[in-house]
Amino acid sequence: MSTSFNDQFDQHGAWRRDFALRLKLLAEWLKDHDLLDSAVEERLRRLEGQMRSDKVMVAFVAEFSRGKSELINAIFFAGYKRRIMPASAGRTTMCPTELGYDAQVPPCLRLLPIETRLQMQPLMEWRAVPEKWTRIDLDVNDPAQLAKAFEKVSEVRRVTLEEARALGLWHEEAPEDNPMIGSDGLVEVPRWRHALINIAHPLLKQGLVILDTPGLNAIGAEPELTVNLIPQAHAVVFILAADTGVTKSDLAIWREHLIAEDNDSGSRLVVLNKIDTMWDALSTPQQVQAQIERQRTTTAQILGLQQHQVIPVSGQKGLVAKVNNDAELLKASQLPVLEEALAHGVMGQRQKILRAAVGTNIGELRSEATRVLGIRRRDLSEQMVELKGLRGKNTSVIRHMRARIEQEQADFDASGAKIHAVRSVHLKLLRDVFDLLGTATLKTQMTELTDALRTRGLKLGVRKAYARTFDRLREGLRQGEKISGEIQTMLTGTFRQLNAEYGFSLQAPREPDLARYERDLDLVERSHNQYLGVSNALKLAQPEFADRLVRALATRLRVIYESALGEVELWNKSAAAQLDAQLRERRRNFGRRLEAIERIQQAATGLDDRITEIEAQEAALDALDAKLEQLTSQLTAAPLSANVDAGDTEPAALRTA
Ligand SMILES: Nc1nc2c(ncn2[C@@H]2O[C@H](COP(=O)(O)OP(=O)(O)O)[C@@H](O)[C@H]2O)c(=O)[nH]1
Ligand SMILES: [Mg+2]
Repeated sequence: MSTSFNDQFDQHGAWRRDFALRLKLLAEWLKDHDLLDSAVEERLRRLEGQMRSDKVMVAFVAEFSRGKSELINAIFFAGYKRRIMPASAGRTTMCPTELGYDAQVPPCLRLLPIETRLQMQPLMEWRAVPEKWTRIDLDVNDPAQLAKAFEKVSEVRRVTLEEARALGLWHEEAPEDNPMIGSDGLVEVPRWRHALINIAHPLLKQGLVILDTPGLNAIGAEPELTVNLIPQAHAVVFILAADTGVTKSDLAIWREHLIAEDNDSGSRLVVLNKIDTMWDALSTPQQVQAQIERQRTTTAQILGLQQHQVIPVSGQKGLVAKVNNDAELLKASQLPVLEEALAHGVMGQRQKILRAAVGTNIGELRSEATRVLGIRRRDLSEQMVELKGLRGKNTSVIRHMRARIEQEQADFDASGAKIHAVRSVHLKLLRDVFDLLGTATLKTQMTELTDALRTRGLKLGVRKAYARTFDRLREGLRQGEKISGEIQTMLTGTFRQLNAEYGFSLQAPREPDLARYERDLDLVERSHNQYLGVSNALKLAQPEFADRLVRALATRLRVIYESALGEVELWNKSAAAQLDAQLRERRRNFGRRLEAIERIQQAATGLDDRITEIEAQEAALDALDAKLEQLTSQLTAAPLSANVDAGDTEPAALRTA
């Protein structure tokens, strides 16, 4: 029995909350036992944040009127027992609409006026300026009010050609994409540029974000959709309609905005909607089915896909069936098949990413904590040897021993300068990496790209300018990788030296994987190249359009570079924290040894008592080690979510608790 998208997403959410809770418990336990150094703490904090705030975006992309909004209603909102997103002839979505949940904001619909396109800020920046958005509060208990408010996303304005051109919605170079001119000489443009819907729907509360896009025109007019939002979505559903077949503009969307970065990930679904238009009382069910299959085959051929990659459904009948609890109609709509594929694709993607993050972070954390336990164990055994050596010795031997420890301590304190020198070389190299990945570098590259586009403005020149920019960015990353490599070599060398000299057990933390960010750059470049293909290259002749695209690029790159910098920072923090921990433990060790001798000198404690004490401490360390192993392997071994094993309805969170 297949579970609905909603159920699977619920289970994923339960697992995430459970996991975040366990991380918190682990952090408290580490803290209680003095094992939580600043690097480990930072690692845990990041991982927990990632688990809690994990967003999953599903984008619905298609030419208008293919049934995107209706499909969204059917998959996610059937529980409201009515249509939530406006979906009817003539009520089509005019602006990209994101549905999500932010607990900080009351339930509302926010609309960004289309006129903001006259200004240069990318969409991402407008999000940070709430006062520029028109806000309509929503009454979540009143589906009729909700539906009425949502109709705003369909609003249009009639403007002159001049205005349309300034808004970037009219292009002389690509006349076929332009809106129709009315008899009054005006053209119809969307009233809003972007809509954000904030409601506490159970799925949205768990981090689902749904993006409903308007047709080709609007997608083409907002580069950020193609170069940022759509490529970053965890799943994209591309919709065709059975009654229209694959039209020229469907194909344009597919080619310019969608062709998958990796086609087999299951995160890109192609839907053949409105199959109910082929239901025909005069044909047998077999004949109808055969006809649907034929259209499925042709659709797949045109898009260059396998037949099974095209999923036939009827969104509208699926919604009706869910609202009326009509099991037979639901089956006929084939909506459950799509939901299953969507859940699988989305969750598969998320789990892959989260599993990787959990694996590396918990692994590193365990080895860091184990190392600290190792130092303590070594200290205890040293003390043990020392104390056992004092058995049957007279007071002058004991006094001599004390002097020796004090000398050792003084030598050790003097070595601080050397350790300081190591740190400062390390920091200098790090600064070079920070410069290479910093905002200033990125800004320079973007300015150069803008200048190049301004002076060339021609189709060929545009591509070349982009290619050159990406080459330089990649070169910068490689340079960063090279310096990181040098730092790693240096750390390994000096750590080994310090280990030999002071009996430390330092180990250079795992080097950041900057090559991964190079791959991210490749993907960004690909989405830009795709966007620059054919029709849009002509629009680039307009400087505002080119500027807008560069700004969209800059916002995406900033995210990538910030994440790379974050990794470099954590790497550095881990190295520094290790060194600090060893120094601290060593100082404590001197203190403890001196204290033991002192007590024996004053005959306050018998030697045997002290030895028994140390044995007890060693046993306590063994217990800590075992507990650490238990707590961390629970985190890495727990199945990521129950939905991976079909038929299992109990969330993993409950099973492993
Ligand atoms: N027959 C049929 N019509 C549908 C189906 N899904 C949507 N429609 C109709 O197609 C039109 C456009 O739907 P809508 O969801 O607004 O399309 P969008 O512009 O892609 O969001 C509306 O009149 C819907 O009632 C379907 O599965 N079958
Ligand atoms: Mg719509």
